[in-house]
Amino acid sequence: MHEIADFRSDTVTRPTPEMRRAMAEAVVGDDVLGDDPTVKRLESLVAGLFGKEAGLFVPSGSMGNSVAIGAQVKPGEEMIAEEWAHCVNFEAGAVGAVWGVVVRCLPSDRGAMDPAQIARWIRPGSLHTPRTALVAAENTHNFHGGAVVPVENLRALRALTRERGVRMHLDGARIWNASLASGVGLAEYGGLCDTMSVCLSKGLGAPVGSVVLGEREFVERARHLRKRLGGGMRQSGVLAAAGIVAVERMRGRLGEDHANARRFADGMASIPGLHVDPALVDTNILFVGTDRPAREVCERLREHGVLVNPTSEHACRFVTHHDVDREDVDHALAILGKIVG
Ligand code: TLP
Repeated sequence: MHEIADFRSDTVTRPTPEMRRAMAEAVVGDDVLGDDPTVKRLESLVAGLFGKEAGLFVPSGSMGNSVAIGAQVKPGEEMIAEEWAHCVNFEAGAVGAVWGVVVRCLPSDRGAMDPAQIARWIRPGSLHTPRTALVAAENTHNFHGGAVVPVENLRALRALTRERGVRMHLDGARIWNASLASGVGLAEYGGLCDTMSVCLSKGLGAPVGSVVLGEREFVERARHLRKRLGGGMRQSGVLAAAGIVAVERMRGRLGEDHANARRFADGMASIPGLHVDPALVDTNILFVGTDRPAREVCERLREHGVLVNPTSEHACRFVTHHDVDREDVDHALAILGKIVG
């Protein structure tokens, strides 16, 4: 158990001692000049895992999505995304503000968009209408409670986008969790999209960074846009070194986070005043309805060393990760039992 149990996000993890050692010992160079061997090693390691031609190390998941979108959609063209997609809702409006992209958001069944509905919205472009250039999916889907998007759905979207000549991007910030929970391999997910962005600093626990993946030519365009955004980094091998440890050593333990999230949900389901369906907890994220105002519940939890954020007036999000354990979950459940209802 930890003094402070921080369930606000899996982004809060601190680098492990092994990561810190790798960072201290990393061989580095100027990556903008193409000279950092550790960054190159990380990029080819991750590209290899997903069966992609090339990878690009970027400072954040937001920049990963941003350069991927910017590299595939021209100003005034359209992308189709799920209505709660992170890249549309939580990245400071970059798609519009930075790239001038028109966004069409469609509803989904826990992150799984309806291919027939998308098919109706894909437009070739005309005198009046924007051309649809990209469909963006997200797996796991953060704001649908870490839901794993069924692989059949991704296959259907892939077939549709191929047939209609539209590119497909996957925000795979938590694809590691999706793969572990579904048993679908990373390379299979990689084969179901043109481009993807995967995060090292969520469940895998690296301090910083994401990798954008796709064909070599796409990655070179993304590299140019990364520079445009000020994301060209110099001796970034110190960060990539932690990323390599994250990818090689931390994937296997994500099941603990999923088990802790499920334990949380099972415990909460028997606390009056809380609303959660344990059957809908696929991975490490759970949204919980509260009869009492969520802000109040979060404040009371904080007084007992449990950190959680409200996501609306009557809901909070709990996220499990490397730096919280089963005892933290049980402690939080005991406090919740006292303060709600
Ligand atoms: N998500 C963060 C917040 O921004 C909400 C979190 O705490 O979950 N894609 C997905 C699906 C994400 O959940 C996030 C981060 C990102 C992209 C962006 O990653 P960063 O924070 O590295 O820019």
